[in-house]
Formats: sequence, structure tokens, C-alpha cells
Amino acid sequence: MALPLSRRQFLLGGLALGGSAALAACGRPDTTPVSSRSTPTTSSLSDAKAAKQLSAEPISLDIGGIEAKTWGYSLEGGSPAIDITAGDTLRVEVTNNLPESTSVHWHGLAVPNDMDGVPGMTQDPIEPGSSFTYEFQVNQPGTYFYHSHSGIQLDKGLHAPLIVRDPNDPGDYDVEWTILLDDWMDGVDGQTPEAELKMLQSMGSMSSMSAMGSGMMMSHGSGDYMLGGDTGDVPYPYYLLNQRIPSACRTFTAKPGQKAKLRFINAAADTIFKIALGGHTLTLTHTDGYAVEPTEVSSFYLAMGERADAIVTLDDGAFPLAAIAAGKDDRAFAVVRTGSGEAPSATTTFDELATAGTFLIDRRPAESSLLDVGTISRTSDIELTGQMMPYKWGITVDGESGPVTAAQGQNLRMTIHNATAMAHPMHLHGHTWSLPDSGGLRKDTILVLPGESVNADLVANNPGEWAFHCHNGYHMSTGMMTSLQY
Ligand SMILES: [Cu+2]
Repeated sequence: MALPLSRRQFLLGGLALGGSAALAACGRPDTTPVSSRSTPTTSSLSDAKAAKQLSAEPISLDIGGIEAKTWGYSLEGGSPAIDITAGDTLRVEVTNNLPESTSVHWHGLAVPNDMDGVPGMTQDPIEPGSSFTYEFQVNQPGTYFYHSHSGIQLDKGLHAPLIVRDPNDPGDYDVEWTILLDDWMDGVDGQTPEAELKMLQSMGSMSSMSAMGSGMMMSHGSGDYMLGGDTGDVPYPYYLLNQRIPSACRTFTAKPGQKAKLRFINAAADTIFKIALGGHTLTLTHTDGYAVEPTEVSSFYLAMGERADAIVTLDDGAFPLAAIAAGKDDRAFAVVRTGSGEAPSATTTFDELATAGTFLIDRRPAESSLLDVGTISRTSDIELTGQMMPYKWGITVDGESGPVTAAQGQNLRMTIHNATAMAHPMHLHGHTWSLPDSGGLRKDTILVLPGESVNADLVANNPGEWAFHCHNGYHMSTGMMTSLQY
């Protein structure tokens, strides 16, 4: 379906919630007026019931002079980003204008089970031409996103930011930017995630010789020792920051000395990013929607499905914002500009990027984020299994194939052990864990490194069947998915 230009511009510009990201290309002088912090409009404050029409549809996406034929979301005909206030009831009627069935998952939000958007688990798939209405109250402020939970559709354009504002937020910042990171192949040079998945699965039937050859072809980068070396399975041609390749990147503008709030979302299917802003340290304030003890970092890792908020006081000049595709020798990129001067090159290296990245799991929670888990009344030993040859990933629960079970009201400790050679961002629906070894840090997506074990506690107070899976779309699609049931 061809789209009018205006529609494409909507999609591209719309990711910048608060309207504070300029669209100037990298390297071009930027005359965009300095933006100011977005304040909730009267309608969004009074709109206790945010009713929206969302279409999932074929789109043509300009990722910077390259046209990707893909699938995406359109909200009331415009940008798919959702911006609501905690306490609002969100009502979204999803119409499926795609040629195959779909679903919408509200990543990180503790919704009622039948609103969770997992086809075959919490609802029937939304068939082509039909609709499904999601409706739930949103109570937890923070940075979230929503995405398709059908097949490998996550690796197309079927995801968008979901920002939940805190009505009590003092708003101690001048500008706010939402930064959506993605790995991209769909609809460029005939590539599709579906074909990639088939290719990976076909490796299981190869002879060991050709499998080795294929393995060498697939070593598409120098690795990242912080993550255990092997950091991704798919060689993407592009990495995007707010839907743009580095050479046609976004420019975020502000005034020198202004405080910026950055909301980072990793919507990639197979890429962990290492993020840094040249000339600045970032003060991490939230992860997965929950406040942490503010900590200054030079660079940090953001795995698929994770989100992080940071505050930074901006210096005078033009600075590179880089998100290195870990282990893949490539990057997503943008420019932060507060003054005149030449824009940094999209391939620039800088000191902050060379620092050892910090992991979000090493942060400590703010007092306000703590969950009273009480005495653990049930434990479950989870093991992550699998490998590239044959391409098959899995989860065992207490030595069996799953699911994780509990009784309503129990305090459950899941001990997640990664027995594979790759890092896996493990995501649980309907809950936000409390991590006892991180002081009670709240996370809904935990990056578990090779050989590592992570304790993750929860209170079983939202009954249903909840997907529990790796947020690598290719791992999830080949077996690294089970559920929590009570
Ligand atoms: Cu995985």
C-alpha cells in the first residue's frame, strides 16, 4: 500500500514525543528553533479515558533516503506514539489491515490478563480485516512501548513508544526526548525477518562443514566481551535511532545549560545497544518504568525490551549520541545540538563510548520503587538452553519443559540460570520483578549473561497465564518462551 508523503512524515516525526526533536539531517546547519519541554495538554490531562484507533498496516518507511516496505502502526492516521497520564484508562481499538493475523502487547504494563495481547495464550489472534479493543487502566508511570506479539512481527515496524506521565512528576528538566532504538532489515533489498528466521532454522539440517562455514559468515562483528562475546544472531544492514540511519540522523536541539530528559527504548529484535553521549555523563533515573537511585554513567547497555530514563545537563556545542550495536561493529546515531559548530560525524569515536558500559541490573532502586515481596513461599529454577547449531532455544522450569506455576498470593522467587553462550533479555508479562541481589531493583526485562544466575521475585497478585520469554525475537520464535500460570 503506497502512502502519501504526509503520512510518512507523520510516522518519522511522530516518534519525538513532546515535539522536541528536530528533523535536520546530520551535518547540516541546524536552524530549528530551540524546543521547550512539552507540557501535557489540557485534553490529555482531562482525558480520563484515552480512546484511540490504531491500525496495523503495510507502510513505506523512509529510514534516511532508503525506502523500507514494511508493516507499522498508525494511530488515528498519524504517529503511533502513545502519551498518557498515570490513572488514565487506555482504550485502543486495533484494526488489522495486514495480510496476516496480529496482536498488540503492552510491554511492561501490568494489565489484566485478557488485555495482554499474546495470541494463543491470552486472546485469539486478530485476523486480517477484523479488530480487537484493548482497554485497561494504566497506573504505573514511566517509559514503555507496545508491539506485536505475533511471530517475528516485532522485527518489522510494529512497535511504538508508550509514555505514561506521572501527574506528581516535578518535571525537573527543560526538554524531553524519546529515543527509540532498532535493528533494521525488513523490506530493504528484499530482506524480511521471516526469511531470516527460516535461514537460521535451516542451519540445523546442514552438515557440520557447511554449518561451520555458515557460522563464520554469521560472525558479523568483533563481539563484545562484556556480553560474553557472541552478542547477536542476525547481521542487520541498518541500525536506527528514531527510524533513521546514522548518515541521515536526527538532531535533538536545546539551549546550553538546559536539562534534558532522555527516554531510551530498545525495540530491536536481536541487538543489545551500548549508549553514550559525547562530552557528557548521563544520570540514570529510571529503568523499565521504575525509579532508581540516580547514578551518573559514561555509557550503559540497553538490551531488547529494556527501557532507561536519563537526565543530562547539556553543554554548549554539538554532540554525538551513539548507540553501538554490541558486537556488530555498527551503530545507531543522533546529534544533540545546543550551539553552533560542525555536527560530529556519524562514525565518530569519543571517550564516553570507550568506557566499560554499565548494566542496568547493577543499579539500585529508589525507595519509592520497592516492592514488599515478604517471605518467599515458592521457588522455581529456570534454565535457559540452546545454541546456534541447530538453531533452537529453550527454557526448562525445575528440569521440565514448563510452565512456571504458583498459587495466587504466593511470593515467588524465579532463579534464572543462563546455560548458553549468549546473553538473553528475559521478559515477564503482567509483573515487574523485584531483584533481591540488586537491592530490590524493579525490572520487567532482565539481561542474563552467559553462565549467570539472577534471582527475580514477584508477588502473584495478577492472575492468569503470562508469557515469560527471551526478548530476542528469533530466540522467542524458536523455543525460548514459556509462561507463568496461577
Ligand atoms: Cu535469547
